[in-house]
Amino acid sequence: MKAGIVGLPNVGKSTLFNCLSNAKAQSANFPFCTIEPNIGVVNVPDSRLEKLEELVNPERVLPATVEIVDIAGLVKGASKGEGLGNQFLGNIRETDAILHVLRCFDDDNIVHVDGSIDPIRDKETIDMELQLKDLETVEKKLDKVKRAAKTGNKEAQKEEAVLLSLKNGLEAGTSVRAISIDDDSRKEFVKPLQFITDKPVMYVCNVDEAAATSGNTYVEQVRAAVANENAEVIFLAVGTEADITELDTYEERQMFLEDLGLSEPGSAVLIRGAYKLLNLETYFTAGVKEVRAWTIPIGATAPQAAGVIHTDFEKGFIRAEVISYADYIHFGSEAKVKEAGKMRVEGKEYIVKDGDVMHFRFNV
Ligand SMILES: Nc1nc2c(ncn2[C@@H]2O[C@H](COP(=O)(O)OP(=O)(O)OP(=O)(O)O)[C@@H](O)[C@H]2O)c(=O)[nH]1
Ligand SMILES: [Mg+2]
Repeated sequence: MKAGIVGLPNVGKSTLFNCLSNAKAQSANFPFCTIEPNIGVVNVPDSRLEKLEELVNPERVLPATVEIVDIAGLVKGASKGEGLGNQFLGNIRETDAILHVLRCFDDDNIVHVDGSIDPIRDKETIDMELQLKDLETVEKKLDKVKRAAKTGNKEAQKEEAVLLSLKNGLEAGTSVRAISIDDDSRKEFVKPLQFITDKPVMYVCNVDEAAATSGNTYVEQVRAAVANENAEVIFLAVGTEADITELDTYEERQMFLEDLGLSEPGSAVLIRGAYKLLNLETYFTAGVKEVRAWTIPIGATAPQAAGVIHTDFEKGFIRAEVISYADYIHFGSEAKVKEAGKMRVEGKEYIVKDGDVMHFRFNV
């Protein structure tokens, strides 16, 4: 699963990428610093892993990860090839969720491509480019479907109607995710087209250091502007957090964070938010060799969860032995959980719950 970072040029996208990932992207004070996309794998911070580590004392601990893609800045006309153009929109289409970075800090030394600080205007600029790109997709598809619809093909007529409502919505400046279409049609006709504005979005307000703990009026404006979008809004002092990332030791970084009034980096909050946005959750395996977080889509069954470890586990699935995270912590070890009769044996239909500690029985 991937999340893509979008925004105007020079708003701090690559700086954010650098806070999140160990892969280093070039960031500099000029628009279009990024040309080729930067891709990084990011650990998902999870305090439950630390608790399990204390109890189990394993040789190693492996957290869950998500992939983050940092692309070039978009400008007005990007959908028509303006700026660095269409190729970047292709990179976004391949992602599963969008982190939309909005500049919410004043600093005369950092160039703003549109000359002033106005996150709402910036958001609309980006939204419009993404919507225009999706409109292109709709129109192409509509051309094909129209012909089939004319011949009386019922399915094509249904699809044509859906495409027309997408077209009308997009032309009126509505993102695909907000256009009202029934669930079945969405699944059948909308999902396969991978619309950029259909992906879940989180707005990331890049604030200055003074606003690191409580935000600022720009953030409030953003919140108000997207109130009916059912989207997450978070704020983060991206530049400051990038400086903290540069510090050598954990202690130094903690001290810096405490000075700012933060108990953990905003980037940790952001990654957990992105994980949720991607509709993902975590189950654990806990043994002396390793304690590990595994990523599954919310609603996955036990065999599907087993398949994340190995396809053989899914094919040959017999049963799962499951301990809820709360029971594991309460009783303190697998043996004690068993003694207390709190270990469950679950079959193929079991829907895995976030935090379950699992063993799989299978044969191949
Ligand atoms: N004052 C301040 N400067 C920042 C902040 N975040 C980023 N910058 C600076 O803004 C400039 C642009 O940052 P980048 O991360 O390269 O911006 P970008 O969005 O990736 O830009 P493009 O790749 O050109 O689209 C750099 O000089 C950063 O150091 C911030 O929170 N505060
Ligand atoms: Mg960049």
